[in-house]
Parts: sequence; C-alpha cells; structure tokens
Amino acid sequence: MSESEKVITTTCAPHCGGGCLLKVHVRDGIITRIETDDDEDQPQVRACLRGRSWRQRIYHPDRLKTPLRRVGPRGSKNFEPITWDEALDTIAAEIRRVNDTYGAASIVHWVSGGDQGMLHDTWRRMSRLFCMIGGYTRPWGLHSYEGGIFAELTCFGMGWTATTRDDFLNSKLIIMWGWDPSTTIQDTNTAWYLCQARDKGTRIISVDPRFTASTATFAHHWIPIRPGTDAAMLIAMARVMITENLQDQAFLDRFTSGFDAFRDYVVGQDDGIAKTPEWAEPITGVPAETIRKLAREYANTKPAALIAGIGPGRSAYGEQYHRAAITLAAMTGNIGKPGGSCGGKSWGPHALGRMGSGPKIPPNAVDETVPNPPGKLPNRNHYIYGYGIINLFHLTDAIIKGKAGGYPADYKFLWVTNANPVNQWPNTNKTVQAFNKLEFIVTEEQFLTATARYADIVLPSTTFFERSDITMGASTPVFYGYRNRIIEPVGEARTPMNVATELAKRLGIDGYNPKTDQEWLDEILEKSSISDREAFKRDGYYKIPLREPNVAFRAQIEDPDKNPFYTPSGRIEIYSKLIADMNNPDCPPIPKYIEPWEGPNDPLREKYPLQLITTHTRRRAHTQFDNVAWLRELDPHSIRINSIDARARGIKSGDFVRVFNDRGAMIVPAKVVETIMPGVVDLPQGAWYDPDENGIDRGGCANVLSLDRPSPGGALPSNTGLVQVEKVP
Ligand SMILES: Nc1nc2c(c(=O)[nH]1)N[C@H]1C(S)=C(S)[C@@H](COP(=O)(O)OP(=O)(O)OC[C@H]3O[C@@H](n4cnc5c(=O)[nH]c(N)nc54)[C@H](O)[C@@H]3O)O[C@H]1N2
Ligand SMILES: Nc1nc2c(c(=O)[nH]1)N[C@H]1C(S)=C(S)[C@@H](COP(=O)(O)OP(=O)(O)OC[C@H]3O[C@@H](n4cnc5c(=O)[nH]c(N)nc54)[C@H](O)[C@@H]3O)O[C@H]1N2
Ligand SMILES: [Mo]
Repeated sequence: MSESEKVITTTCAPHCGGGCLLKVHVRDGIITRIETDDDEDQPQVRACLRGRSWRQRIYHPDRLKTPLRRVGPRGSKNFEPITWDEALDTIAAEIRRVNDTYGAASIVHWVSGGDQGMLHDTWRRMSRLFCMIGGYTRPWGLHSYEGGIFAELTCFGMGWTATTRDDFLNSKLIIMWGWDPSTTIQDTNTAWYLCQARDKGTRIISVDPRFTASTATFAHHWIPIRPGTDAAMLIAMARVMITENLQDQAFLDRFTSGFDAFRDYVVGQDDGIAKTPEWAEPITGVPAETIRKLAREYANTKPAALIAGIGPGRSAYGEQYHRAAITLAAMTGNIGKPGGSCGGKSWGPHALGRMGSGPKIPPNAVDETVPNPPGKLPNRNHYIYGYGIINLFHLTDAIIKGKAGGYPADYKFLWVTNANPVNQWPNTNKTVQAFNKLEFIVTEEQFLTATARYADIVLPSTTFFERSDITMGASTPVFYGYRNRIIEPVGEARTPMNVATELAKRLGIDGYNPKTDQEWLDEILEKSSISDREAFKRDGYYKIPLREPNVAFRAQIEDPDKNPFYTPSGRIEIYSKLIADMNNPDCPPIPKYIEPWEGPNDPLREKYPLQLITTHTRRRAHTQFDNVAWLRELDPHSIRINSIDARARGIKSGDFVRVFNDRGAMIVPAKVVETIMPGVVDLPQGAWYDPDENGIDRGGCANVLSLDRPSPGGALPSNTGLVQVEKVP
C-alpha cells in the first residue's frame, strides 16, 4: 500500500438482504480495491462477491454522468444530455402543471430499496417534498414478504419479529422451508451460523422444489414440494400432531386463541374433509409418510426452528402458508423460546438499538382521501411500506384505468427512485402499457435501466461511495454503519438530498432543507443509542453488543401478564377477527389451504404445463450488478429445467428456448439440471428486460411471465405462474 493510499470502512446495503463492511482503498481520489471485515472481533461481517465487485459498478463505462432527456419513443435508448438546470426546471414545471390540472393525487412516487441509507433514503426526502405541496399517491405493499407481514400482523399484532441468527446454535432441529440463505442473503452471517449449528449436530431439513446450495451444504434431508402448496403440507402436519396428541396443549391454552376453530377445519368438522397426509400427498407431491415423519420430528424435537422462508409466501394465497407456519410453531410451543422460531416471515429489520430518523414528513393529504383500502389491514400502516392507498401490484392497473376503472384518481406523473419497476413489478408488458400512458416520468438512476428507458428525464445519481450517510446492517451482529463520503461524485451525478433541495427551491417550498447533510447526520446521531459517536464516525461502524441472542417474543412468553401480544386479544390469534372483519371468502380467519390460481391443479396446465418460480441469484441483487462482468461469469442467465421435462422437449443445456404464456414470451438459454423437481422451472429474477422488435424479451426478465394479481392479503405472487418451454428451432 503506497503512502498516499487510504483505507476507509463503509457499509454495503444494495438491496441484497444483507449489510456488510467494505474496506475501501482510495488513492488520489480513485477507489483502487475493496476488501472486507478482517477484525479480530468475531464474528466478522464479511462482504460477498457482489460487495467486493463494487468498483466495477462505480466506474462502469455505462454509468450515467449527466441528466438526460428522452428524444425517442418511450422504451428506446434515445436520450440527449441536458444540464441540471434544464432538467430541474422542466421537472418543476411538470409537477406544477400536473398538480394544477389534475390535483395532487395524480402524482405518484415509487421508491424501493435500491440503497438503504437513512438520509438519502428517498422515501423521506421525496415524501417530504410532495407532502409539502399537497401530497401524492403512494402505493402500499412490500414486494418481499407482504404475505408474511399479513400473517404476523394478524397472529401477533406486529411485524418486528426478527431473531438474531446466533440463536440457531440453540436449536436441535432447523426446518429450512423454502429458504436458501447461502445464496439469497437474509442477514449477513446466516449461513455461517447454520454451518456452526450443523457442526454441533443440529438436524437440518429442507422443504423446497429445488435442491439448493443451502440444502446441499447443510441439510440432512431434502423434501421437494410443488410450489404454492405449502399450506396443505403444513396443515396435514397439524393433523398428524392432533391425531397423535403431539401438540403442546399447555402453550396453546396459555398463549393462543382460536385453536379450536383451526382444529375443526383440520379434522374436517367444517367441510367433511380430514386434512390427512393422504389428502395432502396428491396436492403437494410429498409422500404422506414423509409428511407424517416430519410432523412427528418437529413436534418431538425441542427446541426446533421452523424457518418459513418468504419465497413460498410470494405466491397466490401466500398469507395462508405463513399463517399455517405460525400456527405450527405455536402448536409445538416454539414461539419466544431460544432455539425455537415464531414461524413468521423469519426475516426483517431488527428492533435493536436506536437511531434518529432525519427530515420529517408532513401528513399526506392524498392518503386521507381514501378510507382503508380493500385487502389492507387496519394496523398495516405502522410497518414498512404500509402507508398508501393502492396496493403496489395494482398500481399499473390503476394507471391504465384511472377513475373510470374505480380507482381514486387519474395518474399522470411518476417519480421513480431507487427502483426498477419496469423490470421488477409483475407483468412487464402491462407495466410498459401503463408507463406509456403516463404524461411524465422522472427516474433517478446510475444506469439506463429498463425503467429509465421509459422516463422523460433521467437524473444521474451518486452511489453511496459518493455521499455521506448512516445505515443499519442487516446482519448478526446487528450493526450501524457510518458511511463517510469516499470519492467525489462520478461525472455530474448528484446526491438525492441535493436533487430534492434544488427542486424544492424551484417549487417555492419554504424551509424544505434548512440543513447541510452533515447537520442532518448529526441530528440523526443525536437520537442514537451509540454513546461514542466520534468513534462511530471514524471507524465507519458500530456492532451492537448482545449478551445473548435476541429472540422474538421472548418477553411475551416469559412474562405474559406484563407483556401481552399486540393483537386485540393479547394472544397469538390462530383465529383472527381482524381477518373475519375483512369479509373475504378468499381470506379465511383461520389458516386454510386454498387451491392457487395457476397452480399444479389448474386446468390451464394443459396449455402451460410448467410451474415457474423466479428465485434470487447470487450473481445479482435483483437487477443490480447484472452488468458487472465478474459476476456474469459466475452464473450465466438461463432457465433451469429438470432433465425429464427437458428430454420430453428435446432440450439440451445451452439450447435457446422460448418460454411463454398469455402474458409474454422470451428467448433464453436452458440449463438442464437434476436439482429442480419435474414440472417446475426456475428463471432467476432480475435479468434486464430487453425486448426485440417483436416484443420477445431477449434479456430473460422473469416478470414478462408473471401476473399482476396480488394475493388477498396483498402479497406479490411472483412464484405463481404457469408457462410452456419449447426449443427454438
Ligand atoms: N418475478 C419476480 N419479481 C420480483 C421478485 C421475485 O422474486 N420474482 N422479487 C421482488 C422483490 S423481493 C423485490 S425487493 C423487488 C426489487 O425491486 P427493485 O427494488 O425495483 O429492484 P432493484 O434491482 O434493487 O432496483 C434498484 C434500482 O435502484 C438503483 N440504485 C441503486 N442505488 C441507488 C442510489 O443510490 N440512488 C438511486 N437513485 N438509484 C439507486 C439501481 O441502479 C437499481 O436500478 O423485486 C421484486 N420483483
Ligand atoms: N443474492 C441475493 N440475495 C438476496 C437478494 C438478491 O436479489 N440476491 N434479494 C434480497 C431480497 S430484497 C429478498 S426479498 C430476499 C428474497 O429471499 P427469498 O424469497 O427467500 O429468496 P428466493 O430465492 O426467491 O426463494 C427462496 C427459496 O424458496 C424456494 N421456493 C420458491 N417457491 C416456493 C414454494 O412455493 N414453496 C417452497 N417450499 N419453496 C419455494 C426457492 O426454490 C428458493 O430456494 O432475498 C434477499 N437476498
Ligand atoms: Mo425483496
């Protein structure tokens, strides 16, 4: 290392489900290499291959360097550079025009989790701006685990249910249900704790249509299951426990309500159908004896962690699966116990430590124009992505149909930041139709993404290396990151706060931003539980010390009189009145198996015989890093198909295949594998949409094939869908 080289520690948080320390080498204002945590203190928070490849992304030749104005049709790559003044003046004029002509509700703002800083976290910044001029339409709903949130809000009354991963060392049995954390990061170090648990002798079982990397590494058994049928298997396990009297009745009596109603359904009191393993076998494809064995093992091994992953919950009626998993965790008395698991979405922000929150957001006048929208629980507002009046996965429909279609407004203006919705929302061809209908679209981006190509103005955004911020690391240990600015912005890229501040001036908003970034960060820090703030700023991180694993609902179980659950009854609600009040037959108040649309038993299978799932790959964080050559090499994009299905279609690995249904078509290479069950294909999500002149996607974007129909509890059903695959001659 030369003398002029500095090493600065920062936090990577690019929407991958983790958060890791990066040690960034800088010489003469240029990042020369990136290493990661090598502290003596264990456990380290080591970055993965994506984190270590950031240099390829920051200095990528395609980085946007100036504001752009679209000069070709929407979706084309025809843009011309313009100045920041021109860009901001035009945008301010459009916001004013749309606001005056159609009203504030016609302005839509969508921000996702592209980067997760607290100051430059753009919900706050742009919400504040729009709310200061009369409000805007914001969608509610989280792509990731809305089914899990629904289940937790109804069963527990709250969604802050994350247990730190070191608690795996207390488990005797871990069931990885639709969960592949060595590939799909959900808290850095999850796989590391699974390694240690396995070494200690913990039994590990995987229930997944794919033989995943985590299954191969950690599991004693793999149980393949048809996508979308998980609730049936869980309910059949409940039936085994009830018949053999294996449930923890004392736990159920003390902590839950409504078990009897569930038992009546399970034994068939309601509908004459006993939900036996033999009932579940033809639905799930899992042999009855396997279901029976797992039920017994789960009931008899204590403590046991049922890690109900969120992938199976991103499906039609995904909330039933999550509610069934919570019910089993209650039946086995594993909730709130070290080494157990509450059976909920098994991931999410940790309610540990304290930090201030940055610029205040005034009330959104547009939200108040609509009573609680259908499908949304009354307590949904208080958890992330909860505010808003239109379900995110209905937004394109709302844009296309507007008031005439029964939606609250006609939508005209869209501001997208930290998100790539054309690629990532369901039903890409419909999203394109909706985007074509809008009068004006602004995107803040680092690259000319699928979404940016539909924008009227594209603003070049900094990466987090080019601004200062604070983050919370999704990791065990849970930590806060202080991101010191490491390099100057690339090209003319600007920070999110700078963009909003300059725009607010043009809109004549008084007092929008009275502080410098540094003053904001100091204010956020003032409210934090970190005592040595100077050390935090200097070191770039603060790992929250924990004497023992943080276990969700431990207080509720250990001292229930003082700590009731957050539900109306103060108990874990297996029967939920909140749901009963929604009065939707597709969303029953006890967990039930409901035959999914486009599932294994849909007659549509005659036309489209394969169930499509769209997993998260190690080579990307959604669409991010897709253009990094180092990572492309690692996992070339392809649709993964079982050899039996491939043989029947004359397909060999590397052949180009057409994948299609009524919503769209693409041509991608096939990869013939034994690691996915027959009848199911996997197209990793996040590949960049790239339609040819016939509208056939050559990029292999999974959402060309997915349906924009949210589950009754609000979930994105991106793992529900039928397709056909055929060899391209
Ligand atoms: N078929 C299918 N679809 C899915 C899923 C699935 O499993 N299957 N998963 C869903 C899930 S769980 C999620 S969370 C979503 C993710 O959907 P998105 O959040 O829309 O996807 P990302 O690719 O993370 O898009 C983030 C964008 O932000 C940009 N960005 C990064 N940093 C910054 C910054 O500092 N400033 C600005 N302005 N931009 C920045 C990146 O370049 C990128 O284009 O996708 C959902 N879509
Ligand atoms: N490398 C990487 N890590 C990531 C991300 C990323 O893009 N890249 N994204 C992050 C984000 S925002 C999110 S929300 C999470 C997503 O995390 P997950 O949803 O957990 O990830 P997936 O890979 O979509 O699905 C996990 C597993 O579920 C299985 N599965 C799919 N459908 C079903 C089903 O119906 N039943 C059963 N039993 N199993 C099923 C898949 O085969 C897969 O092995 O990952 C986070 N981590
Ligand atoms: Mo997500």
